[in-house]
Amino acid sequence: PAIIRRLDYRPPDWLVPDIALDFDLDASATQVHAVLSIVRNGTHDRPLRLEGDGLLPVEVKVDGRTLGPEEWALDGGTLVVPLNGQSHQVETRVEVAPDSNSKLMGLYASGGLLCTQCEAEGFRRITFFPDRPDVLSRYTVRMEADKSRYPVLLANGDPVEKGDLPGGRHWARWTDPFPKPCYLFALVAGDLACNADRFVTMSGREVALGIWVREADLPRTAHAMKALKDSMAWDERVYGREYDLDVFNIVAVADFNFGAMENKGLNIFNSRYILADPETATDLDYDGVEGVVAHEYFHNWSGNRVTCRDWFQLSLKEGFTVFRDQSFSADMGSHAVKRIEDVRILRAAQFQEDSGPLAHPVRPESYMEISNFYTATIYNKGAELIRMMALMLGWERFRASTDLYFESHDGQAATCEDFVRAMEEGGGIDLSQFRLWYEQAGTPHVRAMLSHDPATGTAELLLEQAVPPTPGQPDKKPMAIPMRVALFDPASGRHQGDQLLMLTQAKQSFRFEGFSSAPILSINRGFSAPVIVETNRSQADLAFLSAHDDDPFARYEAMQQLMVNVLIGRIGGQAVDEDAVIAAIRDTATDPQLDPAFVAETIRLPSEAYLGDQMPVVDPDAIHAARDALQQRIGEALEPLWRDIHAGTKANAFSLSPAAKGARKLRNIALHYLVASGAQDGPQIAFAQFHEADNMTERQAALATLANGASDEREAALDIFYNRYRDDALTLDKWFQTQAFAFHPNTVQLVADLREHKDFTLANPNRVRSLFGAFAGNQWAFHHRSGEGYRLVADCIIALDKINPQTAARLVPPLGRWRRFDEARAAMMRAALQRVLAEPGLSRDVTEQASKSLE
Ligand code: B3K
Ligand code: ZN
Repeated sequence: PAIIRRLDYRPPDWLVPDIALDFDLDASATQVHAVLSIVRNGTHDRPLRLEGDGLLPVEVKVDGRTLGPEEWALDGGTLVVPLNGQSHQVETRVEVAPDSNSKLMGLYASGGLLCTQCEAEGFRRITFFPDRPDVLSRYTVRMEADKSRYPVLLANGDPVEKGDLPGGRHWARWTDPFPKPCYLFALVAGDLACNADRFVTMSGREVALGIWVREADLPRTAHAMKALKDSMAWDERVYGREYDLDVFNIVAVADFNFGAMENKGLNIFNSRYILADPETATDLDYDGVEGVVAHEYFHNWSGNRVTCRDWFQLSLKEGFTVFRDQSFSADMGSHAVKRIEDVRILRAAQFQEDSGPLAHPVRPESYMEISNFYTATIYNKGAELIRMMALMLGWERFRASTDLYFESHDGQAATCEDFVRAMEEGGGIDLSQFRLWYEQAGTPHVRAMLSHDPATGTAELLLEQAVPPTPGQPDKKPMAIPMRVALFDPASGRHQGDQLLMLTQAKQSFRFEGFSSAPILSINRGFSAPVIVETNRSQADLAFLSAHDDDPFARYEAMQQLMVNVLIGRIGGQAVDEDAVIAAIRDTATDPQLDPAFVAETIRLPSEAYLGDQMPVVDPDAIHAARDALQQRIGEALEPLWRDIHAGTKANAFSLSPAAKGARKLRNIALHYLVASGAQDGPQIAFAQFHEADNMTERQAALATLANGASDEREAALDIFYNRYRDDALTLDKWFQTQAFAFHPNTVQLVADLREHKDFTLANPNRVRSLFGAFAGNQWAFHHRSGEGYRLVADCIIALDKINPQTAARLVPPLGRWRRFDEARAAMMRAALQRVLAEPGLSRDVTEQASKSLE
């Protein structure tokens, strides 16, 4: 397959200021009539090229005249029409079949609905068009359909007209006054019920809000509606951004390749990010709904009003929008806990990506298939870049810069460079070296050595940075790394102020005066830079920080590092002091000043995957054994505490208040340690929680705890859960996911059996992710020494590629991490990738991921 390069960018040959689309909708045969007004862009004699994917023109007209078959050509899928004038009207007619569209790109059917997904390149599966984000058009959309089957007809923008037709049919017309790239086009037709509400904007305009779902799901839409209104108000208050249309609609669909899509005025969502009620959604699910609703809403400015010039600029909208949704969620809940969660996700997904064969810069240089670049690097590392700029500028100047960015690029297709320049201008700062964050892949390593001279009372902090080589980038330049640090006086337990140090050289030292005794280093506070920090801090220093650091992230980090050191020591066969960890956990868990949600985050052991990341060669079995043993020791040593917490956090009635959510989080950790202790009654207590819970947060946590062991309660709980939720797809996903993610010696076999379960299907991406996505993230099980885990995932990729290549390609990266494992495992992982690559007719999506993974 061809490789697309960033530096090959050329402005479009033809612009399309206006497009009128007419859909005659039908599940098996939809007619699409498109009328494009086109204008030659610049002086050239190149023909009009309209991309198509799987389309055959039924008719092509130019300025009202039907062209003969010799007057146009198909080049690959692209329709090529030579034209003489400066501007023309070009019409095409095609037919598409939504119900056989299993890729879920373009116009497809999902549970009786017809809906679209165009980003990145799905519009070309609907009609012929210059499918690139820098061609912005005003859309008019007419839809016609059977009225009983598709009573609701929605598209972008505002509804303008509708009417009935003979034969039980009806029609509707929508127009979107804002020029937009075709990836933001959307329509939905179906039998949907609406949760209708309204929002009055800061300038007093009334917006009609609608969340459209199946009738039976209406009671589960309240949280999403609240999140939408909160997001609208937040973007006005924090960024001064007002909504710009008279309606804002969201539709939930069951079959969706990712989380949701920000189509102008008509967001389309994976139903898992809309539907929530206490019976079926965990607190994490509730937070997911809030975060994704906000994310898609925020795209209205960061993405839609200002869009991307080309797909290499994807992080322009995604990194910025993730930063915005993270800040919003922090404001809605706890800043400390949100930062911890976000860093955990970054480390689990992005650091792994950045250290493997698929590492790429936040602004990539090339791709084969753009769908493969909706990555943790573009999204989450991209958000960290914005966060660092905000930190360096300070909020006021950052806000002035975002205002400048929005004002100067409104209605345009912009670049990451445009954003950085707005930060420079609005913030009065030079970001020349900072731009390397967009160019260089790989996670920087920072070594921090603090020394102290009692004679002069001087502390010296030596910082050294190194960016590891990544594919295509063997040598790296030093980056500009903002490091928030504080030096603690161990006697008083206080520091003299938080400082922002800019590390800009490979090696740099910073002096601090006035320390009669050696201070303790708190570094990368708030996780100010997305780097890996190594320090010369002792376990005693870390224990001190875990009790005293006033930066919640640094406090959490100290505790995690304390645990990591013990676990890695234990794996390496060293004598380690587990009691320090146990004491620190006890002190944290019994500190009445602390937020229970923060406590729960902090006393949790680092994941097996994170421990693997700390080792030169990942040893999944040794990691599991060490972590399991420490968990048991913590459970045993503090058993009365776990019993107390578990009993003391039981609520009388369900609430979504931060306090209630925090209590549930802590309760679940306590249950987990209690069961891990091996206490005789552990499984009964877990089963009782499972049975009595009035909410899914406690029920699923109890199920997950039981799923790790081999008790009678395990089987009983799984059966009950299945029977209770078998007809609720989103909740049944949890049944698959919990088993695939369990620490159970037979997980590989269980997953193989679940694949044959009557409720498993490759046609639904959520179901696939619940089983295989979760399994591939279960380090101990996936990397089972038999290699069976690799075989299962490779089989799934091969089968799924024929149905849905985009979702299949998402399962490849776990196999690509073979360099991190012992030779026996690495050989089996490579063999699995080779088997995938040998498959005839493999998609471009999987080909790119699998071949890069073997390089
Ligand atoms: N912009 C979409 C992602 C589309 C993914 C296409 N492969 C959702 C989001 O990031 O908001
Ligand atoms: Zn996004």
